[in-house]
Amino acid sequence: MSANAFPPGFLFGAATSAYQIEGGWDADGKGPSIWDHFARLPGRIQRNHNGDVACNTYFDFATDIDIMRRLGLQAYRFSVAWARVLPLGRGAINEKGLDYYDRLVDALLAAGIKPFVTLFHWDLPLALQREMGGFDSRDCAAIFADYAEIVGRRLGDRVKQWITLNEPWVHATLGHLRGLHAPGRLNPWAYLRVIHHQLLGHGLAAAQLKGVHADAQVGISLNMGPVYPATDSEVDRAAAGLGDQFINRIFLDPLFRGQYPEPLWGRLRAFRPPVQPGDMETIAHPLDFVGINYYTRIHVRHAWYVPFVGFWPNDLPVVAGRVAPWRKNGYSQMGWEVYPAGLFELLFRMKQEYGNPAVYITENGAAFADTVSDDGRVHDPQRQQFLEQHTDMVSAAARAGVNVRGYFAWSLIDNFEWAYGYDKRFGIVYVDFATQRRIIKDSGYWYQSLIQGQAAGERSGAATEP
Ligand code: IFM
Repeated sequence: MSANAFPPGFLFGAATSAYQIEGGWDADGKGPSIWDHFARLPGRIQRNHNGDVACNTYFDFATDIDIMRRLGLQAYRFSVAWARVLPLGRGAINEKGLDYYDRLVDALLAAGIKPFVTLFHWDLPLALQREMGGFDSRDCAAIFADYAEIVGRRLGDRVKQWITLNEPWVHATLGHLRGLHAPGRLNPWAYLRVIHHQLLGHGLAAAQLKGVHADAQVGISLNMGPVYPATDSEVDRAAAGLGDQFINRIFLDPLFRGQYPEPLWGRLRAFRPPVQPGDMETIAHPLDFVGINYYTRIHVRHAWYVPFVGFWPNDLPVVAGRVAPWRKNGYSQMGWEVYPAGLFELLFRMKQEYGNPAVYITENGAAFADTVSDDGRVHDPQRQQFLEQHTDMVSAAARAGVNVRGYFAWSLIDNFEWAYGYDKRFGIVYVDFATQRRIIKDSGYWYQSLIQGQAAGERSGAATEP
C-alpha cells in the first residue's frame, strides 16, 4: 500500500442518525420517543429546538442520496427510529415505518451506496421508558433484540452491515447519570444497569440478526478517546488509568474479553447490576467489526473528592501554574480539542490489545461556525483540515497493520446536535433549516476528491502495492 493510500476495498462514507435528521416525528403512525418528549421540556435544549422537522429526510431522502452520489460516497450509515417501526417499542408493527427504511435502502443500493444500519441511536420508544425505565430494566435487552430481528427480517436481504448500538456510554452517562440527554435522569444507581443491559441487548440482537440472515455482519459503535493524565504525577497517571476504564474499557473489555475492567468494576461494586450466568458470554460473542466514533482526547486528574472513581476530567487551561500543553492545539466549536494523533492511537490499540478486529471509523468530524459566503459557497477550511489530518491517521494506521476497513464522516448534513440544537454544524453539507436547501461545503468537495483519488489508485493498482 502506498503512502496516504487506503487498503483495497476500504469504504468512504458519511453518517447520520434518525432523530437528528428525519423530522416527521409523528408521521404515518410513528410513536413518540424519549427524545420527542425530552426536547419538548422547556430549557433542556438550547433555544428550545427539537427534532420535529430537523432535515426533513423522512419526507425527502432523494435529495441527500443525490448529493451522496455526487460526492462519490461508497457507504452511508443511518439509524432506524425504533418507534417508527414499533410505536410502543414492542407489539404491533407499524408497516409504514418499515416501508420507509425499505425505500431508503433500495434507493441507496440503486445509487451504488452500501447501507450501514444502526438500530439504536438513543431515540428509545417513550412507552418503554415509561413502562420499565428503558435500558434500566433487564427486560429491555430482549425487547431490543426482538426489534432488531424485525428490522433484520425486513431489510436483511439487502443490508449486510448492522450496528446494534450507537455510543451506549453516552446514552448511559448523559441520559441516566447526568440528565443532559433523554431521558434526563440523574441516577448513579441506574448507571451500570443501563450499561450492562445495553450490552446484553447488543449480544442478543447480534444472535437474532444472524439467526434471520446468516451473512449479517454485526458490530457496535463506541465513542472512544485516549485518556491522558493532566500531569505526570503518580496520582494523575493512576487517575488516567481509571478514566480509560470508565470511558473506553467499560465496553471494550466485556465485548472482547468477557469481563468488566478492574479496578473500576470493583470500586463501583455498590452500583453493580446483577450479572446473570451466561450474560458475559452473550456480550462477548465475537463481533464482526467494531465501530469507533472519535472526536477528541481526554485529560483527567486525580480528584479525591469524587466518590468511588477519584478522578475528574481536566479542562482547566492552566495546570501547576503553566498553560496546559494540550491547550496549544486547536478546538472545535464544541470546545473539543482537535487531536488527530488520538485516532491513530486508538486504532493501534485495537491491534495491540484487542486482537486486531475489523474496525470502521463510524464517526469522525467537527463542528465549526459555518456561514454561506457571498459567492454562495460554504468555506470551512478548519473542517477540511480536520478531515485531512484524521484520514491521514487512518491511512497511517492501516500501513501499521491495523485492520481498518472504512471511514464515515460525521456528518453528511448539518443536523440536530442533541442538547445544542441546530447551532452546532457538523455536516460536510450545509443545511439551511428555514428552506431545507443543501450546499456542499468545501470540506465536502475535498472529501469527494479524496474518494476519487483513492478509487483511481485502486483502479490502477496503486492501493494494493506493498
Ligand atoms: O451528533 C453526535 C452523534 O449523534 C453521536 N456522536 C457524536 C456526534 C457529535 O456530538
